[in-house]
Amino acid sequence: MNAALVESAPGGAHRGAAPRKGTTVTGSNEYAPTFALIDTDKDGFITLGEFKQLLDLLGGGRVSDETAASMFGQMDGDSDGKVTLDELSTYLQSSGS
Ligand SMILES: [Ca+2]
Ligand SMILES: [Ca+2]
Repeated sequence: MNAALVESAPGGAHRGAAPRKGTTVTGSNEYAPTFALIDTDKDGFITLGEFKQLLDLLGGGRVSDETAASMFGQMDGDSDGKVTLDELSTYLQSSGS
């Protein structure tokens, strides 16, 4: 009968390894919470419709469709009709709040 060999782990050799900073971590974007608020159907894109909903909430419906589309176009860097987290981040950074 084989005696199960229990490997004796070298206990406590490398304790306290801190999570590295500066690595690329999905979801660490500071604008991610904002993006998630606007992306109401959580498909990873902000559409013009979702953006208008936001404007309605913020502006009480005082923002015209034209203005909304214009603002959306500024955020939509590659003009594919959808704003990604990347595009939103770029827009918010360049607009400086
Ligand atoms: Ca969406
Ligand atoms: Ca886009």
